[in-house]
Amino acid sequence: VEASIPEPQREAWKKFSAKEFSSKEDFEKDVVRHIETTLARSLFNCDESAAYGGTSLAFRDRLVIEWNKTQQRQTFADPKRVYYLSLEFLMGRALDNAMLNVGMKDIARDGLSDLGFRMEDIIEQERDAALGNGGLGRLAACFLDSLATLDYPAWGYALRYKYGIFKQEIVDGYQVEIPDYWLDFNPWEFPRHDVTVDIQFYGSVRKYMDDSGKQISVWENGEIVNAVAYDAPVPGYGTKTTNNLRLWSSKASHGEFDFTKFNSGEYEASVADQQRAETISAVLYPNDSLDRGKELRLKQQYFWCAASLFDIVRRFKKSKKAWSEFPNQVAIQLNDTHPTLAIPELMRILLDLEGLNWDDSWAIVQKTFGYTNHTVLPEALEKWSVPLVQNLLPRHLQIIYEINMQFLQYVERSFPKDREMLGRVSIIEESQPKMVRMAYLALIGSHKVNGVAELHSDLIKTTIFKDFVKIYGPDKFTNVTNGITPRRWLHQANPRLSELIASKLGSYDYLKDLTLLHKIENFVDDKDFRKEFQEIKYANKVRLAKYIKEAQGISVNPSGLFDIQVKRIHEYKRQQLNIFGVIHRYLELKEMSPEDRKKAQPRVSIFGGKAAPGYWMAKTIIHLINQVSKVVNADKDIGDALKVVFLEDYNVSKAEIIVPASDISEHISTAGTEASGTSNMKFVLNGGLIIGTCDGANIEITREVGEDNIFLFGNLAEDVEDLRHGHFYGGFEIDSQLKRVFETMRSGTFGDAGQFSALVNSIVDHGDYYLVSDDFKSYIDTQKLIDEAYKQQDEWLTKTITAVARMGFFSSDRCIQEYAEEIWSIGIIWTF
Ligand code: 73E
Repeated sequence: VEASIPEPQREAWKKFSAKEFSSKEDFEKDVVRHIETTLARSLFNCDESAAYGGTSLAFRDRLVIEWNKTQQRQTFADPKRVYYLSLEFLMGRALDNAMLNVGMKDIARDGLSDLGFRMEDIIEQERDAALGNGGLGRLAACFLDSLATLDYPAWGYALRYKYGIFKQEIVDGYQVEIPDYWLDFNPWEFPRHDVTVDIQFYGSVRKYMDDSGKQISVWENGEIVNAVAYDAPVPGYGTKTTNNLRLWSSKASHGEFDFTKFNSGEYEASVADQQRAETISAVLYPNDSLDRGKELRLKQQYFWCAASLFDIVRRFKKSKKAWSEFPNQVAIQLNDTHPTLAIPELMRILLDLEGLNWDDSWAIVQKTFGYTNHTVLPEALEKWSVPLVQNLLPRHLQIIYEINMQFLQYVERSFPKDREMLGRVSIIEESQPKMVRMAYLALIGSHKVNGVAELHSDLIKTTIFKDFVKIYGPDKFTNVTNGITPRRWLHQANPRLSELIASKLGSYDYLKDLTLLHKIENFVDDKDFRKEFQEIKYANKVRLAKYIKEAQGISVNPSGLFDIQVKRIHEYKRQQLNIFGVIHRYLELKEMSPEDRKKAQPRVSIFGGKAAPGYWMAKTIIHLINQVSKVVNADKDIGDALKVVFLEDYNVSKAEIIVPASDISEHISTAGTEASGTSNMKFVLNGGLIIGTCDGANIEITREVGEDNIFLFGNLAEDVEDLRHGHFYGGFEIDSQLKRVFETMRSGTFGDAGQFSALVNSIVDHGDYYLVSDDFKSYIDTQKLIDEAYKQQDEWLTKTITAVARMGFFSSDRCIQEYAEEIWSIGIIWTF
């Protein structure tokens, strides 16, 4: 349908075309208009939530204008676009980000004050868009920010979950999950009821020969579910580019009810059908780094991949270019294996719907896709049972088998003597039942595979993908070390530090080129700079202390050393090592004379993070932290020497308060298990130091900031296997100081010891897979070093400033440039 306004009428349009506010008065006018008309509230009925609504809608208008222009510009230029397929986008709040990115926050602050509101309170009204679990989802959000900021034409595709990651409450020390229904009022999304796609499940495949003797496959008689697009604008910083995040929502294909059932009296059945369809996009799976193989999850994956590909192909076909041009117009990045079904789906579109032959289709597919691997943990590697795929996606299973057959024939020709290799690299695992190995399918169907930090990218080549390096050669594999957006993680979370840096560098340019930060090293001896830097850190700690008091009712002294570990709770991330270290510290303090205790470096140990609802060991760790917190904080002997805090419901907006307030943050995974980590980067960029293992991006952070400005400890990745082996065959002695910690726990100091026995036994009796005992001494010795180092406040300050200055490498802008050049081969569309 031609939807353009005819030429003669365009003048009228242009005359009345929406304009962006640019003065305080116009901003206020927009806010009041939205509150009075869009929200139907009044002067006498306007609370902070209405003010948040009005402010958001005023900024939304601005974004929409730029968003429309960006899309128009991109449609006109029709460049190669990037599509980032991710089941998770952990966006957090949008308003503050929108204000900073369009650069109107000061005007808005003044305007809101005229209207009787405080900016900070208004920002606080917004609920987080929490469509993700942790690092993988937050990385996707940082990437969107960088893509827009760098003016790349890019779209994110995901699901519009009704429920994001659950809210965590701590009741009697235990985690309780509360559903996160976040869509009550979401001014940032636009339903596109005209952009829908029919998605098929189940059914069967019919094959026949057409007149020319060609084999045709038809997938038919399935169940149809409707995908409806919801769009959210993604503004770049200091640019007019506003990209799009498209979220798919599922709906029954025949509208509200099935009227045939409805009319024949099967009211309930018709409602049930509708609900079953809507279930697909209802909830985000709350497992971080764990594959549970649930059918509904596979449905989510296909629903989202099929809708996104339909959309991408539809856009491509508008240009009427030849199919061979597809990879020159489209780059699709697979964020982990979750979107791997996009590979057989694109094959199906090209073969069955567009009539291309196998070889041409396969060449297009391989050139189009890139695959990012985020983990080597075996329990996180996705596999789907063949019978499940057969039932849900019969045509896709055929295509997967065909891909596998051609691949295995190629391997056989290349390695005729290595028969065992075929079984090892086959996409199909010959188990009972057979399983589809998604990582292999993703790798085989992509032209590049990347890990997310150097160590991790090396590890995938020597472990899970070792055979594939032999098959394809090393050039198929590359590294792109993760990064973070300095807009949210410095400018927004730590405005005073951002301002101080800008005042020394002469502008905020460094927010667009973070390598410019290196120049603040010139001010490391500048007295005023140092004083201000230190005051900012202190003020951020005061802010967090205030929050801790409000949220958890615990008083902490902001002059103590703030030691923070916030991330998903997982055995491999070793929060247990941290809390055992805290118990050890408690015991040492108890043994000291009151005078010695006064001399000890006061510490505030802060934890935060969610456990997957079915992950009992992680929940036990949370419980232990809370028990220790209760006992230690109530102990009059201890006072300010040690406080332990578990912060409830860690999320992106809380991270923005927590991250700027650390003296030390903990990134202490068993070497070789944390692919990258990204909060490590955030903490250092905000003037905190790290205690960490030689794992993930910690290694590159060390390279950048220098060994003197980070506290490393523990065994190396290359020794982990032998150590594990030794636990079973070499006779295994638990570290003596850790033993003492366990004895204290067993004596009931932190409540019924039975509650923690599984945790202790995993170390004592079950082989200590995560090397807690092996690393314990090194960990507490390093913590002692930190106590001493922190007492030398002047040197500490020098370390933190130096580290900040050397963090330029970890911008997600650098990261996106690397993807753009090495994986996507895309150009920029300039904005005017
Ligand atoms: O090390 C982090 C990494 O920084 C890694 O554990 C995480 O991805 C971050 C960004 O690269 C990650 N998440 C998942 N796998 N790796 C995952 C797997 C399944 C479901 C949800 C998340």
